[in-house]
Amino acid sequence: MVLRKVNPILKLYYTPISLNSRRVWVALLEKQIAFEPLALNLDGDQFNPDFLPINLFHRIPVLVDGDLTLVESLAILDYLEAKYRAPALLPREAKALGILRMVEMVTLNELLPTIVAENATLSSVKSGGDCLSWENPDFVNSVF
Ligand SMILES: N[C@@H](CCC(=O)N[C@@H](CS)C(=O)NCC(=O)O)C(=O)O
Repeated sequence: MVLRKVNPILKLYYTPISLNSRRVWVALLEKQIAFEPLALNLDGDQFNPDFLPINLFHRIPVLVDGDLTLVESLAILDYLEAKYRAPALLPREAKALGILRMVEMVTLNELLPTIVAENATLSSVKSGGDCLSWENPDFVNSVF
């Protein structure tokens, strides 16, 4: 796939297993936009003093487009959709857009936290300790 080079090149701070990062990554690929991927290891990189000015809330994904820094994956998706209209990833029809947003928000706010909480408990019980770790294969495999 040949990606469009935009100027300045977009920077994406991300982590490979992060669902929140993946939706931005997929949107960039769908829109065929070249970007510079900057991987963070969530074992501590997110608290690095160099990263905190980029996102005070120490989370990825973060998209940097020149002097604009955006956090929150859904905000980033809206930005990409408005700036790079083709191919369109969002429907224009009211009902379809409402349903799409509902599914996005329910997934983000209701389903994902429940899955993470369930798996934290299971991992913890299985290992006999505090095991909410992205390195825990049981946890990672069950979520992704
Ligand atoms: N609502 C945010 C959630 C971002 C988020 O929770 N990212 C996680 C990785 S998936 C993170 O950076 N966690 C690091 C931390 O909380 O220290 C979004 O959609 O972008």
